[in-house]
Amino acid sequence: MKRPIVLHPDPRLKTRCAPVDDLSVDLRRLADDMLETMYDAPGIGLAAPQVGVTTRLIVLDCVKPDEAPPRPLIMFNPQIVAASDEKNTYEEGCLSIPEHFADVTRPAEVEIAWIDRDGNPKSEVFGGLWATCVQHEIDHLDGKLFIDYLTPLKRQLITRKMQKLKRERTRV
Ligand code: GNR
Ligand code: NI
Repeated sequence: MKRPIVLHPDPRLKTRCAPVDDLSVDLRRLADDMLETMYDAPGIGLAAPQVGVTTRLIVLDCVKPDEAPPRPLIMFNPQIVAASDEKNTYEEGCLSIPEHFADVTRPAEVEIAWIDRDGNPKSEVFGGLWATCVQHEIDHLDGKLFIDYLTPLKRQLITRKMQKLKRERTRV
């Protein structure tokens, strides 16, 4: 089932999310709902706080539609184990900050450890868009948004526009 996406500014997007200790049926359902919500948006990643749940869970699939079979990944308690010195700059967006985009520089390669949907520990090295996306999602779990990498002025401009968008959306 699709879930509504929380829009910036919102205290749930600024919260440090709590680790998962037991994989319940509810948590697995949440992960499946997040993938459905992400594909529907469409987006390449989604973090639990974006659907209002402040738990350390992210989902992602950075395969371009029609280029290869989809690769939905569900990660509980994802952690950056190692990061390359080499950096990469991508124009980032966020489903919680629609219609705003900006360049963000991050490590080009990261090794991530996580717990999968069945409760098994996994680890893998990601590069390219996958590396950017997984770091963007883990930031969400620490209450951090891509606009936090911008100058205060740019961030304030985007936040004010989002406040206006939210006001307009609640008035109808
Ligand atoms: O759909 C998304 N696209 C994207 C593009 C560049 C860098 C990061 C992302 S993640 C974003 C979905 C989202 O908001 N995830 O939290
Ligand atoms: Ni995001």
